[in-house]
Amino acid sequence: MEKPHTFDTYKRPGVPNPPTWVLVAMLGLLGGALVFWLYIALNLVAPVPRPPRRSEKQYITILPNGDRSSRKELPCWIDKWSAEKEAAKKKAGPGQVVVPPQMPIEDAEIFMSVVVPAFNEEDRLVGMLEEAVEYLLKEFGGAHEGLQEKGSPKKKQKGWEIVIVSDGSTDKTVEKALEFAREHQLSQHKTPASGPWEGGLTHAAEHIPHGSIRVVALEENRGKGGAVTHGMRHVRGQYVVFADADGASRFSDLGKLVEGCKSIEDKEGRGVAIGSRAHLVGSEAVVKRSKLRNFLMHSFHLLLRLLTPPATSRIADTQCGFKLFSRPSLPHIIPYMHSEGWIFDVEMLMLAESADIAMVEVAIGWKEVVGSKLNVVWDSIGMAWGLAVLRAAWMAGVYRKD
Ligand SMILES: Nc1nc2c(ncn2[C@@H]2O[C@H](COP(=O)(O)OP(=O)(O)OP(=O)(O)O)[C@@H](O)[C@H]2O)c(=O)[nH]1
Ligand SMILES: [Mg+2]
Repeated sequence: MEKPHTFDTYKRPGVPNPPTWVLVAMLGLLGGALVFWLYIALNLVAPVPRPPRRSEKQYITILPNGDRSSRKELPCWIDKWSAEKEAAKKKAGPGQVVVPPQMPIEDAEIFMSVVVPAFNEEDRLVGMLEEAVEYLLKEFGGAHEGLQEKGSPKKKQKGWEIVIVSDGSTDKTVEKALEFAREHQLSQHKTPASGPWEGGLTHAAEHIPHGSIRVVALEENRGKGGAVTHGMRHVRGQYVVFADADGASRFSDLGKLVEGCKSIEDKEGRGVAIGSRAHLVGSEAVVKRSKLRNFLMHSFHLLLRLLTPPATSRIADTQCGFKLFSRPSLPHIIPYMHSEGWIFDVEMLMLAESADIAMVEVAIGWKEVVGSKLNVVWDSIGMAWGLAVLRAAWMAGVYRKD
């Protein structure tokens, strides 16, 4: 009988498995290479702000006779502070820690500085300025009043300035701002321009002191973050608030921000008060926005919660363009800013948190103002990307507080 056909079996020449340690080493190497390239990529994509140009460290104002001034040098606390810090580091020697780690900055000259970032705002700026000036005059008196009464140690809450930072505007923003200053200095305005809120100065006789409105023009557009940060390098106030040029925030709520900030300041006087529209969610102003915009807003909040450290992630409205900083907080935040675009608010808050500066959210009045230049879809994608890069850059040590 024929044998059933069977296959011959033979042993393959064995390929020996590599020892486990080789596998682990190879995986480690691959991981290392990946981290290295990610780090390089992060260095390439993380924004580095350009240094200010010569003309950007100067301002224009209106002289007492109504003429436009020549360019004047802006005061700059940050230059002096950086020089002092460098000197302290040199004195301490390499590798030694400078004590205190943050040098204090030069004293304030006035009580309130208002920084207004303005990109092509010829239509919206004047209404906002009307409301701001009316409140500032009423609350903080003449712009040129000092903080200190002669011979008295007690500080007054007096004196103010508005620093308008035109962000490479190609329209008549600068001219409009100067025209506003000229008309109000000379009390020539018959009919105050009305802003979104109460409508501006009601007393035609009231006029602002010369030089209280300073206009700085960036040579090229940087983005809101770049414009705000630039303005804040040149402020003289005990408190510094930034406010959008569209006047969407009720300016008179500045008083609430000051009170809120004072209530949380530490013994060095550091504190941040964040204007908030969180109480308006569900109200007409927010509901009226498009579904897409509200959806993107909620997605952004979720991302914020996931990507930011605890105190920042607890802030319900990080994006409101009305935030107040006490002067001693500035050297912990402004020198370390990188974000040029819309995500800069979050960087400011993260920096405040990393320096253990207390933050408080204060409900403010807010109105939707037509003419927003925010592109809902593209700017939301940009913000999500910016936030991810920002967080990664701080975690990986690409950004450092040296
Ligand atoms: N769009 C834009 N605004 C800038 C820029 N630089 C400064 N800004 C100012 O940033 C502020 C906010 O701009 P808005 O267009 O009102 O945007 P927003 O307030 O964030 O968005 P809305 O809630 O739609 O009003 C205004 O004072 C702008 O003039 C820039 O490069 N682009
Ligand atoms: Mg706005």
